[in-house]
Amino acid sequence: MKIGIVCYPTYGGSGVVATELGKALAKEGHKVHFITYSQPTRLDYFSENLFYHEVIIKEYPLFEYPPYEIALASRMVDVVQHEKLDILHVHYAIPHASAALLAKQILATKGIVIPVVTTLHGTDITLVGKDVTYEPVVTYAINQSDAVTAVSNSLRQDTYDLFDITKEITVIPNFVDLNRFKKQKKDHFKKAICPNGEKLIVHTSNFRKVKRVEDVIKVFCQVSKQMPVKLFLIGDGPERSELEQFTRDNCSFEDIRFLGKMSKVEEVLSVSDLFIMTSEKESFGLAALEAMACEVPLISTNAGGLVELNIDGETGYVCEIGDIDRMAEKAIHILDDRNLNTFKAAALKRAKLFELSKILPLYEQVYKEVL
Ligand code: GMT
Repeated sequence: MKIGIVCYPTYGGSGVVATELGKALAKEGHKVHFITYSQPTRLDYFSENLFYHEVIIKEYPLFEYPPYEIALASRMVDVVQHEKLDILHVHYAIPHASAALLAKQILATKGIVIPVVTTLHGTDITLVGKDVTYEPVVTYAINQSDAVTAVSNSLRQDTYDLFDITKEITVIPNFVDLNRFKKQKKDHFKKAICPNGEKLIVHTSNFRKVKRVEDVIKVFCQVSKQMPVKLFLIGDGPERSELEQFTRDNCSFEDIRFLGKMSKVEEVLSVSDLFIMTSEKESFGLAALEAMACEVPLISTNAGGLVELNIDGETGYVCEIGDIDRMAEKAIHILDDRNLNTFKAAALKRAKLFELSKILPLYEQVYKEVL
């Protein structure tokens, strides 16, 4: 098949899923054309089956807000027509789904039929999408797509609850490539970071308010009073500088490191003992799945789809949003040497259920159905 993939090319989870899916489809022999405003972060090697088409946004004095959606739709028309695509798969409803439908209508006037598959990822539904500013267009775009997928049962249900949806939504969970995300031997690295045998706690995110990263630091502060630990915060985003200040004011700064964006996050995950995800909304929690694949147990909230990933008492613990005391208590329990290896093994076992090779055919099946 010739598949066009539209996504955000940045570090967000939806862009990661879209890019990894495209790369996997290309390995299966499909021709995959990415249509985005810059090179997707994880599209970092050459393959004869992978193509990248940039969406050019022209500035004009009249435009206070350049019309990105129109530029994107025009580029989709161009690529579908000239590369003879069979299908358009758009990730994150806003504005990708409505732009794809506009492209589909334009192409229909030229006698070209192009099915549109929309994958809902999370905040396009639970935060941004439901706002009155976008809701009517999101509802229309979901209902008019040829197929719609959501990354968890929770997100599927949220979509039905928050919008007037007439379309069937298929759940296809996030996936992990276990060839890349696996525990690597990095003992020297662990010794350098934790010279006195400290346990390493890690969090990765895009540091938005919805992630409640401050809670991660609060949990860490409590745990550090009971046992020797270090905290690595990976990623970047709008809350980062405030969080650094919060850390200086409230905790021992030398035990916490902000590492920024990392391309080889699996190397740090390989030496980590616990991942903490404190989000108030989280449709799936891809970063947590990647950690689990590297044998890292999870303390998470019960937001969204996290309960579909983290099995309470087995792969880690699930806590109420903002319940710092329980998170700290459970973190200490997991990090106890008598328990840690059992939790690590369970985390890996669970991650294996979301292995790329199990999830890829589900997307291919959706493509076959709409075609
Ligand atoms: O929250 C992020 O990290 C970014 C966001 C996105 O759309 O780029 O992620 C969402 O999609 C991921 C991939 O499907 C999910 O694993 C995340 O749980 C989801 N984030 C939220 O729902 C907050």
